[in-house]
Amino acid sequence: MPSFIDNGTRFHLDDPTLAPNSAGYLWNRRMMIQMNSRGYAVSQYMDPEPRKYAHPPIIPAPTFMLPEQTYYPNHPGRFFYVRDNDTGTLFSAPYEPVRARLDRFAFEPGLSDIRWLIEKDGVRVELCLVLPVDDVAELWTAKITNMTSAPKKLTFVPFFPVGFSSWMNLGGHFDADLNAVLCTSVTPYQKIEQYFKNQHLKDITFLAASRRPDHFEVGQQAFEGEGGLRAPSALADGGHLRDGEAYYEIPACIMQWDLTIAGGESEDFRFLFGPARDEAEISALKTRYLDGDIEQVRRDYHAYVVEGGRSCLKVQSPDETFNHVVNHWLPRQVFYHGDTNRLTTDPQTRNYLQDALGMLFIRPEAARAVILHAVSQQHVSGKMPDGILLRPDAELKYINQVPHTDHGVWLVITAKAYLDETGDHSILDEMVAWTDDPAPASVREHITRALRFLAAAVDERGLPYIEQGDWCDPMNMVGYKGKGVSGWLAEASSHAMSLWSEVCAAEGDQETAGWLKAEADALVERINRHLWVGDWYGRGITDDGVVFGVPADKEGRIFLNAQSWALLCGAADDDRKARMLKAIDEQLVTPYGVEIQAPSFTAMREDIGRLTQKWPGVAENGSVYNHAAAFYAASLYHVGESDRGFNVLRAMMTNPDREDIAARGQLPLYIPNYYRGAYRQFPRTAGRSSNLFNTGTVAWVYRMVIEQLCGVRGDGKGAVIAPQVPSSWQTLSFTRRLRGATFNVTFSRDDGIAEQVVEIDGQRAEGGRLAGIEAGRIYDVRVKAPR
Ligand code: CEZ
Repeated sequence: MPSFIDNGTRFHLDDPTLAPNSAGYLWNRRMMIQMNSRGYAVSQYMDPEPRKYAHPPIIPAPTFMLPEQTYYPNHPGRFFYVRDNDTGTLFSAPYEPVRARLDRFAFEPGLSDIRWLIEKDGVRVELCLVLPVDDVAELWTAKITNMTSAPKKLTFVPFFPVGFSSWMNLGGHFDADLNAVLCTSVTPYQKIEQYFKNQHLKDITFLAASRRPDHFEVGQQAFEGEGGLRAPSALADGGHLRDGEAYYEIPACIMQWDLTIAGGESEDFRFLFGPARDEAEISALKTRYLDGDIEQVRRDYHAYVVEGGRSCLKVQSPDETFNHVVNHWLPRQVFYHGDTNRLTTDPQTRNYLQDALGMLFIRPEAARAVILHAVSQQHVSGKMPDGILLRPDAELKYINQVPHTDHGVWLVITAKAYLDETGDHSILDEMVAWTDDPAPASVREHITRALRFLAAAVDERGLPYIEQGDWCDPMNMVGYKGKGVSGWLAEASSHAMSLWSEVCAAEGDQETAGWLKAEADALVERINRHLWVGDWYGRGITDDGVVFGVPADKEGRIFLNAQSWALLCGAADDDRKARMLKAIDEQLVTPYGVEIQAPSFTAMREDIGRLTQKWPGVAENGSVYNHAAAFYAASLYHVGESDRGFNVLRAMMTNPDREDIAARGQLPLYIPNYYRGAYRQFPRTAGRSSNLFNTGTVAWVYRMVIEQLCGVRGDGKGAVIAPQVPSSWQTLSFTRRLRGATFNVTFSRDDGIAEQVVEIDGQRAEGGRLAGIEAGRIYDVRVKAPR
């Protein structure tokens, strides 16, 4: 039975066929690996640009993870063959590529390691993967146990495919001094300058072992033979590896041990797998990790992930899955984003800032650094770039070369959240130069100017241009002729202006505060005049003046973002809110969550763009795009629709039962960027997870749970305590760390009261307000709400 184990810090999956694409992931700042339950692996590292050290037998998209990663026999993975030389049976752990029927299967991803336990015909194989804190390498342990009483003759063959790394030069050999298989290559290039630029690249992928193998093989084809990976010819008929090398042949790291294990006894192995520039680097890594104290490596990595990503919140609610996800897996995913910037050297500006929005509740100082770094790349006009360069030699690539108009919004949202959470208004006086003007200005001025830029980039209606996209990257043809506008951006800008107006007012700058408030209100007036059609808000107006995302549209009739942000910016009065929510319930709500728009596009619309060419129900074209669903949940909490808000965010979390894991195809260890949508058009595939854990969703969900559901947030010099607890919960208790203080909160329901009452250390707190927060103090908070 699939279930959380170890108090929710690990998951146990007992069937390799239940969710073939389900996976766990590990990372450090230099690398990331997503390990699939069956042994397939997707991994990349920074060198300094993202690179791979194990490649499929084809050239894929090199630098970004794909949604719905599919696997196929020769996909990279980490596989361990076991042949019983008495019976001739062959199986492989964790499951691929032999796919033998196993007696026992357990895939158990933890917070800081990934492990399997496999049993077949009296043989148990225990595998575990950990990462070092600060190197690019995989540290594997394998334990082979003879569970019977009689001795067993087994052949153990780890098989780590490396794939097609270069059309110029690839091969491999066994290095006896390093006791390692080295798969060598030369990264392909044509320009001379690239030769000198490539000198630092780690063009070797190696597998080093703690014990000397009896045989090895480096040629994948020689290993497979006619038998293929399910029954490699090299292992057929009791055969052994031929100690062969690879000469411009697809290489793989393959070693063989012939073992005689007494009854009840075990054999242990350690392996180090990863990229390297040369033999010296491999030797250094071996000394550090293969010959070193592996328990120390485990402890260090556990501290890095768990202590390093320590959550500011610990909840105890009636919903155990919610508790496990919020206490362990959600802050872990948030920390991954803030810690690695999604393993790119030029994150999209909106991603960079929103990932900091989450990191803020784990490492506020990291969020502060992000805000300062982002404004240092702002134009003196106030315009924010499409991407943020994290290294002097980095360049803006791919989507960051496509002009999007929304980036200023996220600077404001993250900066306001930073001020609320930390109370650190000193950041506003930090002086930072512009990317195109060395004369520094205060962060306060940088942010206000970003809003002035947004306020000016509008058409004759006063609505913001969309150019080749706003938050929605592939909405690239609404305004590419220079006239189309984004209804969503009008709402988001209004919301941002209201937020910043509050900051300016609190800072005593009433003039700017007044201007911002007036701009925000003017946008709301324009939104209601130009974009309310029927019972909801249109998504935008095209270059040809066509309002889209309206009842008249056969496809893309209603867009969720245009409704959520109308609630956030206060455009929708109660009547319009009711009609909008009804439309969302009828057209966008599915058992797997709320879709980003519906119906999904099934044909190209040249006045909307690339989004309409995506498969219906995939990503931005009508999936349950969790980032958009998170905006919706946040808007519902914003207007006090807390039960609706909770249902939306709870639907993002896979339940630990067979049915939901099978339907979504993932484990409840991360929130993916989407679950398949087009529920009313293609129900068969609806709910299927992308298994892509890079997503701005988690920052918003984490913040919402902390500041809305639990409702303890910083406010000026003090705090506000106003939980919005799901009405189905009779109790909730949680510990929240805020500005160095600890709030122990107990929530319960009571028949005798009409409204929610908050007591802090036994004193009634009007409106749940605490004037000042004392760092180091522990506050005992009791919240009573009507039953
Ligand atoms: O990338 C995300 C971006 O990282 O798409 C979001 C956007 O807000 C995020 O900043 C919505 O468009 O180019 C594409 O078609 C891709 O679909 C990207 O838009 C998308 C990636 O799939 C990652 O989710």
